Amino acid sequence: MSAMDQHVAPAAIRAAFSAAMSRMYRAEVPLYGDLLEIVAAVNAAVLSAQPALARQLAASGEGVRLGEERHGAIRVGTPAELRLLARLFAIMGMAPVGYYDLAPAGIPVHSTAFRATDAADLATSPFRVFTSLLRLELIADPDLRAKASAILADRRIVTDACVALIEEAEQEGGLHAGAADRFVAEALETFRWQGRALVNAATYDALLAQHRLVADIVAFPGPHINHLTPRTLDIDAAQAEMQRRGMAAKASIEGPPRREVPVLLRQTSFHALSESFVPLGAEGADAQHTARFGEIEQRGAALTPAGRALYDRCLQRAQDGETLADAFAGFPDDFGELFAAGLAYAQFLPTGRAGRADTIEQALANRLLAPAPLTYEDFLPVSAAGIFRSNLGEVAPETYAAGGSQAAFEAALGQPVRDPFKLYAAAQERSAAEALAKLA
Ligand code: OOG
Ligand code: NI
Repeated sequence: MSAMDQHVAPAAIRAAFSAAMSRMYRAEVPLYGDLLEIVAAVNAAVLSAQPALARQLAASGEGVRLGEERHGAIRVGTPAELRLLARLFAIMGMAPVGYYDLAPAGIPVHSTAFRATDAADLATSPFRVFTSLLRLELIADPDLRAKASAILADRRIVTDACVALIEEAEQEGGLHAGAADRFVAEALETFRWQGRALVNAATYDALLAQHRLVADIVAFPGPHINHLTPRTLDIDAAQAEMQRRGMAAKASIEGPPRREVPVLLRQTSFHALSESFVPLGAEGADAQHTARFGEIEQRGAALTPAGRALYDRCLQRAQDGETLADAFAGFPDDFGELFAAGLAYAQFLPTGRAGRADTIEQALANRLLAPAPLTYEDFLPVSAAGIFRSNLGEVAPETYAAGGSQAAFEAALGQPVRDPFKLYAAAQERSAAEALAKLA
């Protein structure tokens, strides 16, 4: 065995980290535990009521990952912090995918999602982290901007031991078992809520007055995880149960309406909790901060650029006042049709019919293979803005004239973000090749 072979697979480190993060958040925000219960019960009910869906999830390998599946969200203050976290996530096989500009929604950040990129890797652990970078230049008051910048320059968001393990992994090409365990424990510290501020109460208030999000990013020792989101197979049922239990659920579900064939992403959340913290130099004081919340989501089919453009047009009609159902009436709701119209990506599953085919078209025409949705692994900017806003206590919707730019984000990140459409297209191609090879 070579040294390489003894390295723990990045996907295994990611799965362990995702589980550790879930345990930590459950202890920090007990309502997250309630969400997990609701989602597990709803998913079990859906799987027993819809055997065809259960079969599809089993055939595509997603059944296994479902109970494991969650995404988190964090916010960092500087390019240096973003780059350090990119290195941390890389140890777990997570790359930055996609670019999200939140400025049009009045939120002074732009974002990417760190996630696994390849189908097999996603099947092991689809853990994703929506990661936002503060756009410090949008803090209007120059004195406050300078102060925020100095606070951020001084803090260390990753423990020394974790930095050493990141360097070891980069030099050795991976981590051995003991080191991987230590990495998971140390990396967790970056995302823990520490209950104390780096600033005194007056500075906290000044940052808060600038923007609630600015206080959340700048005033604390690090990018505490602000929510962790399990995946449900029926978000309407889960939302109804949240309301039945008296949780402060968001009034409406973000994303497309309920459909036969779910597309992209639907999300809802419960409002952020008030948590106490100790301002700098004020031991015993009990200040309150609201940032951390709970969210659930239902994932549907990944759409092609044409499908996404149609989605955006429908969403615009809903924003212009049409009901969601009317706005989406023209969006095909049959997967075969979505795929044939070039609106959705597909994976190809055997139908059980025997036969040979040279091309995927032949195999589909002869019903040897059937197209099934490829799950959307990313986020939606308008939905993300809705989630941000509902948890900032519905701040006045100011918008920023200066939009973010992908080039500026990539310069801060020190690398390009991956294009999600290319990843789905590659997954579709690989599925076609593998499915055809199995027929032969
Ligand atoms: C991120 C909000 C966006 C999602 O699922 O769209 C998000 C944040 O509040 O930091 O998590
Ligand atoms: Ni989220």
